[in-house]
Amino acid sequence: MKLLLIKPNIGRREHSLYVDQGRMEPLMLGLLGAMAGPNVEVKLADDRCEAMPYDEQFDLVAITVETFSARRAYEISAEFRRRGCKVVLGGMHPTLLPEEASQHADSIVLSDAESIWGELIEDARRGQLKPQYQGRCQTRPQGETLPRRDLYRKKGYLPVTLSQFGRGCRFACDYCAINSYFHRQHYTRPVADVVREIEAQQRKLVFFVDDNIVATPERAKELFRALIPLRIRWMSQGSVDMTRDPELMALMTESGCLGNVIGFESIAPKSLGEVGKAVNMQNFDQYEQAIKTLKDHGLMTWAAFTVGYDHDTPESLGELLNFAMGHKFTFAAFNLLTPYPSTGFYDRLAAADRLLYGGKWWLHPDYRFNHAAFRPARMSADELTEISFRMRAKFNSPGSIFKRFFDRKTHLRSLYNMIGYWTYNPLFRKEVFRKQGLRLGLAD
Ligand code: B12
Ligand code: SF4
Repeated sequence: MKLLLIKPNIGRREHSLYVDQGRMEPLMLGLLGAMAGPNVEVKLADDRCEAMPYDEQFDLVAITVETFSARRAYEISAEFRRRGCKVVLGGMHPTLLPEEASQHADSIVLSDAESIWGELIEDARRGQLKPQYQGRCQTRPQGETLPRRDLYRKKGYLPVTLSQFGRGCRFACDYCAINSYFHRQHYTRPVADVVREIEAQQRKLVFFVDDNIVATPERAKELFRALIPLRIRWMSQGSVDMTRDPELMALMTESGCLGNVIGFESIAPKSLGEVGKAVNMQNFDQYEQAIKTLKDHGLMTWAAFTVGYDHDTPESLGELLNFAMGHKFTFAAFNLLTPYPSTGFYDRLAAADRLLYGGKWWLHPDYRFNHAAFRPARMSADELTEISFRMRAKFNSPGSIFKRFFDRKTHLRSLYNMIGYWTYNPLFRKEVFRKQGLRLGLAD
């Protein structure tokens, strides 16, 4: 049996291949490849860097779908189905919008795949694929499976190994799709499983793609203790409350953490309140203490901000940019608040009739990546799009990259940090311009 696994891009230009230079290994496809078993011939096609093998025949084509790649995923699915291949869709978007996804595939998988993937593969082998499979989040995510990392060879991925300790998060920020998918539960793997996985691969640099690696602090501490003897360097994503737990912070650094993506989101408590970002609001001091703690531990922070709150104005966004530059964060994202389906934020905007693009921006031919998909309260959608783009452009300007470099506690702390800083800042700068305004799906 021949199985093709696909990672769709956000958008794609037919005649000039858009290559995402910051692309990383698609972990879910490595797992699906491994869980398919030894009797299945598996191929991986990554739309971010290569052409789709439409002319080859496969018994099953499996596509992972996030909301921003849904339009492109549906196009790819249609091409394969036209050629007689069966297509299954899974991941965040089909789980949150099954009726829509079903219209574009022979079969869809809801929730995590571990519990049903074997059955689905057997059904596909017999030509008896069911229209829908209900998976579930398991208390031992991933089970004993080690991802098929051989599938990643020669794809030009960044030289970092992706792995995962936990899935989900216990907080309830209302714009975040994680809530809707995991229902505020946090599922962690046994620490021994993670250690075995890291030992089974060669690299010493690991990105834990957890939604919030510190969501259950005691479990995180167990993991960090076990990582210390492995002498790896790692990064992940975590909520800012980590900085209030000295033991957690000490273990984190001792185990080789270089830094985390941290969702600061806004420096205005009113905005944090608007989206239920309770985890950021305790003893709110504009993050001064939290940032000091992060720097004292030498952590290089990727500060994630969101813009488009009802209280945001062009002036307040200017202050936010100054805040980010002033604190010399290693990287920062200024993402537009985006109404992802099945989130509280989406429902609120829909009820107030503030959604643009007929409410389904992810399918709309005119929608562009990083454009506002709703009517902001205090400026126009175009103005918000423009301001957020300028914030990204300014934060990533050569002058800003140069100035931010001079931070003794983080970037200047070691040669390794310096090299990391100068390798990734120019790369991310390029991506700011390349991705801005990218049409979703195929363009001429
Ligand atoms: C790692 C990550 C990234 C990495 C990408 C790494 C890579 N490989 O390229 C980086 C940091 C680059 C990134 C960027 C972005 N990301 Co991101 N990312 C994630 C994260 C944290 C983990 C994904 C992952 O690898 N999980 C591990 C695998 C094993 O789990 P899984 O994907 O859930 O797969 C399981 C099931 O879903 C299912 N499954 C998945 N696919 C399929 C397919 C089939 C056929 C089947 C049967 C089953 C199946 O089976 C798997 C095993 O059970 C997710 C959060 C999440 N929990 O999904 C956000 C997430 C996917 N990202 C999100 C967003 C918004 C973005 C950005 C758009 C942010 C931005 N504004 O720039 C960008 C866009 C990236 C791009 N394409 O250009 C959102 C998407 C929301 C949505 N509704 O789609 C998520 C869900 C985060 C969130 N808090 O909401 N991201
Ligand atoms: S803390 Fe992060 S992962 Fe958790 S619900 Fe909020 S935004 Fe989502």
